[in-house]
Amino acid sequence: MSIIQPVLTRRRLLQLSGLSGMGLLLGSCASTSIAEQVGATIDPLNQRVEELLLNPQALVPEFPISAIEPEALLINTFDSTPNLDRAAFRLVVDGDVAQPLSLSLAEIESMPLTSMVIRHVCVEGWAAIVQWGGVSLRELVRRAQPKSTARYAYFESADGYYESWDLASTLHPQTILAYQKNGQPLPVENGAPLRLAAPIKLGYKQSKWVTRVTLMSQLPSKLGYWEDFGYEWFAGL
Ligand SMILES: Nc1nc2c(c(=O)[nH]1)N[C@H]1C(S)=C(S)[C@@H](COP(=O)(O)O)O[C@H]1N2
Ligand SMILES: [Mo]
Repeated sequence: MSIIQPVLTRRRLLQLSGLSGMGLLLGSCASTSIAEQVGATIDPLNQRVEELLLNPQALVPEFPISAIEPEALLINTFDSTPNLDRAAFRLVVDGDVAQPLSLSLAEIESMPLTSMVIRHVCVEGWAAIVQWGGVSLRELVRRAQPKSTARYAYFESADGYYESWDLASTLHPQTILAYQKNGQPLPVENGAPLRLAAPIKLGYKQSKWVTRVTLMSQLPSKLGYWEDFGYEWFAGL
């Protein structure tokens, strides 16, 4: 799974799986519904939003509170730390959705709290067990009424960082936008007011200071801040 890059088109996947003749045939007769059905059975990145919202993926085992390592989470920020005005802050959820959202922090904090103790893993060679509390991204996306064309989520951050995720990881029940760390309000260096947290991806996928989540049917050429320096896109744990 982790070797499949988002730049692979359905035709390229068909070629990789030895179905290129069929892919070309489907491509040339413009029978998109059949082509899409074929794609859905062989392309792990082609899972439908409806299906993912209906059938949640298996949970990653969590750690007990006693396992938290408060000193082990190092601050890792590529540039400067943005200081966002909490009163003016809005999280935008837009793109391939029927109901775009623009939510205040009060609105986000009134949604159910998801809390989890998980391991954060940075490719630079350190890891830390952390408790994160926040709002389920799955629930936010559900409220925005995603269109069936959605395949990816794109995250913009206030420091200029950007990331893109596959839809299955975006809608994983343990993928959250966190506003708490180890039972306390999230410190600004760790991404306040909102940062991604999930036990299924490496640290660089977990954007801090997230201001916008855009659902997309295709990714732009800029995949993510570190990915654009050559780091792996899927970056699963
Ligand atoms: N906006 C933004 N998000 C970011 C980064 C960053 O520089 N800017 N660094 C990433 C990396 S490489 C890691 S390991 C984690 C570190 O999170 P922490 O500083 O809260 O420990 O944030 C990730 N998210
Ligand atoms: Mo990292």
